Amino acid sequence: MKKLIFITGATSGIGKACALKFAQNNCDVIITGRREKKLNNLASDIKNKYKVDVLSLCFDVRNKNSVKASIDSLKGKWRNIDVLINNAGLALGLSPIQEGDIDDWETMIDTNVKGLLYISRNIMPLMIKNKSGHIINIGSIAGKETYANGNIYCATKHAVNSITEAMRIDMLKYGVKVTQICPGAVNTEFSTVRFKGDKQAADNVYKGFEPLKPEDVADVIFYTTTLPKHVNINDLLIMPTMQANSVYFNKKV
Ligand code: NDP
Ligand code: 8X3
Repeated sequence: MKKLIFITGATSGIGKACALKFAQNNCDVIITGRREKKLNNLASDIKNKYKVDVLSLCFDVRNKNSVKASIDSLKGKWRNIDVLINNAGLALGLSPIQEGDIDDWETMIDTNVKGLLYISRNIMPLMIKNKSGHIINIGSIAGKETYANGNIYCATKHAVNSITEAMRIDMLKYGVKVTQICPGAVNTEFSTVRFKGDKQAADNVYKGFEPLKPEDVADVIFYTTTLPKHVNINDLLIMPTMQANSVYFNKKV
């Protein structure tokens, strides 16, 4: 049977790579994000290349009413979601707490923590009804360690770590798998967003070493969904070979 994958943050980076990877492997996909044009372009690309069914839902994960309305709007086969990839997220700024921007903190908490919860709250009952499903939360090395000036972003990813553990307990009796994928540095729009369009600051993050590509992370996510019913990857940390942890890099510059 063809699987159906629901992906948040599919307009860019890891989410987009996941949409392409799963579609390439004959899965139907529901792609979501705020940038409608990017969603539409991706939907056409996928349909043309892979001949699978694609549904685009344009909404902001921070808006609990839009999240509910979008998921409630799913009809028929689109409600049988096999895999939810909770990927939408962002970092904003890099400064000590005493100099931090409170609006940035709120955006990160609202997106990375509350947004993930709004999505999950609406999709988990569909999986429970089917007594099957797989929730994949995109955490981070920042959810395992706290690095200088990463404070609130790290806190949101630590929250994802904890929420993932809680979901695994809640879903245990329904046979729904819950996996956390925690990447190190991946070259996406992530740093451009963090540094608010400062391309040079963003490029510097990935200078002197080979970061992960979004496709590397998508390959690993896909792998976790191919295991037998009785096998689950609870938690997986994926790093560039040239990165040991959130601080130590083998940079050649
Ligand atoms: P990108 O910036 O390339 O992609 C982020 C995606 O999230 C976009 O599709 C964006 O879509 C979506 N998004 C952001 N805010 C919202 C919102 N309010 N509502 C709906 N969608 C939203 O970054 P990545 O691909 O790198 O990030 C994906 C995930 O991976 C994030 O959770 C990030 O924290 C995590 N991660 C990233 C790492 C990295 O080094 N890049 C490492 C570890 C984890 P749109 O703007 O269209 O809404
Ligand atoms: C993204 C990786 O190290 O920039 O979660 O926080 S890091």
